Amino acid sequence: MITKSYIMPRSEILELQSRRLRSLVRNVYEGSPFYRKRLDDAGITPEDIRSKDDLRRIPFTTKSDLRDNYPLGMLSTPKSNLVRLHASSGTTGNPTVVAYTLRDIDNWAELNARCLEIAGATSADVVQVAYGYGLFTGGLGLHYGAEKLGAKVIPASTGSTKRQIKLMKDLGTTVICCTPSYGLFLAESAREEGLDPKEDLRLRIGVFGAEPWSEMTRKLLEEELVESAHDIYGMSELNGPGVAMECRAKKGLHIWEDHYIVEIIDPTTGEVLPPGEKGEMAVTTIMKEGMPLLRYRTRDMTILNEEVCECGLSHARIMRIIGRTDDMLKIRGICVFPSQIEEILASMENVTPHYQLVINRDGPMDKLMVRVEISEDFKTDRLTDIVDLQRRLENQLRDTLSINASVELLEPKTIPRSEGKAQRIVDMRKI
Ligand code: DLL
Repeated sequence: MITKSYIMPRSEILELQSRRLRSLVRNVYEGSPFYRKRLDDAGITPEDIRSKDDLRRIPFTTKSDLRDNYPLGMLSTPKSNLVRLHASSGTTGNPTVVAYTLRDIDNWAELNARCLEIAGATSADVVQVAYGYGLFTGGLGLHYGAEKLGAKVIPASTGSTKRQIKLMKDLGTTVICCTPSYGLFLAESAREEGLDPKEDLRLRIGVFGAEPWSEMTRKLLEEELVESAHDIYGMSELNGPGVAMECRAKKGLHIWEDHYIVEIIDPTTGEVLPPGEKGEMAVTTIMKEGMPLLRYRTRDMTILNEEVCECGLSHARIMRIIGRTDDMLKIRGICVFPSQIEEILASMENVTPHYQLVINRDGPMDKLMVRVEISEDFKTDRLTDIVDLQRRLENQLRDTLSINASVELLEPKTIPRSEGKAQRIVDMRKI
């Protein structure tokens, strides 16, 4: 049974946050040499932090802090209390290591159970977890959550697409957890095997996250694979998946505020922005023991909405992640996120959400090419139809985002599919 603390009234959530924040600051001050120094340097004592409003006096924690204190310099508890370590892929330099106590693992499982539950899953469901198991947090996070819910879990991990489809069919999977791009690939592959995935599989719910996706992708996933597609957000430094989740209303992702305090900040100045404004999310993990973080800069851009949701939950919502500050493209001085380009593609007929953004250099200037697959049902032999679609897309990108990008239309199924996070940006300047 999962606890029902998550349906508490908002006033209670706010009180709880302040109480947990006070205790967190005391714990990190005593348990973490890193945070003791950070707070001492800022002239803050634990007694100075009385309520959530005092949070903004505390300096931010960044990814570089984690890298500089590799591997375990950010702990707030003796190493002997840890039961699990995960790590980010760390394509450059040291990976980011995250550490959990037994209580952390239990809380993390509870948060993922809640996520599944608000999407409509119950103990009667068969949950196939097709996120990677291992150092990546996706697989184990949702696995423990589904078990906590009392559901039956198939720990399929990533890859072996044919086997995934066979498992779904033979074991009666009703909930699929994977990246949205892999969800699309599963649907395509099932069709290639002669199945009609909506008819021949019984997928009620899709738990899609770990990468940005759009309403166009939701529409396709709901047409082709699952009855209801839900967005799940998380990051390893904040436990992993299960930080925020879309309920059945699908109007933003509920962030579990009894475990996380969210601030939206101006990414340049660090100033805290009011709800409704777009900015970078900074998160304080008020329940973590092993490696709690104060005001962690996620680099993810979103908008906070504190209004009570029509589903009845009082936990605030974040809007779909717009992009990461470090994935922002600067094309001839104009800043643009891949998700904004995806939205334009979504608004056009005859193209799909399978796209790549290729950035190249043209003399001193950066140049962007949007490569996108046309849809299967766009059938034409006339070159003029192709050129016309290409021009309309280019015009739309210019009119809406003020960027000059060239568009290349590709045959269906030409862009490589990924089993995990899709590779959207190909930066030729770095090759
Ligand atoms: O991706 C954890 C996760 C696993 C989340 C399974 C959801 C499902 P990291 O590898 O540390 O952790 O990557 C975290 O992925 O900062 C975002 O930029 C991005 N991300 C995660 N979920 C979403 C989402 C996992 N729903 C980074 N929408 C984050 C957009 C997402 N971006």
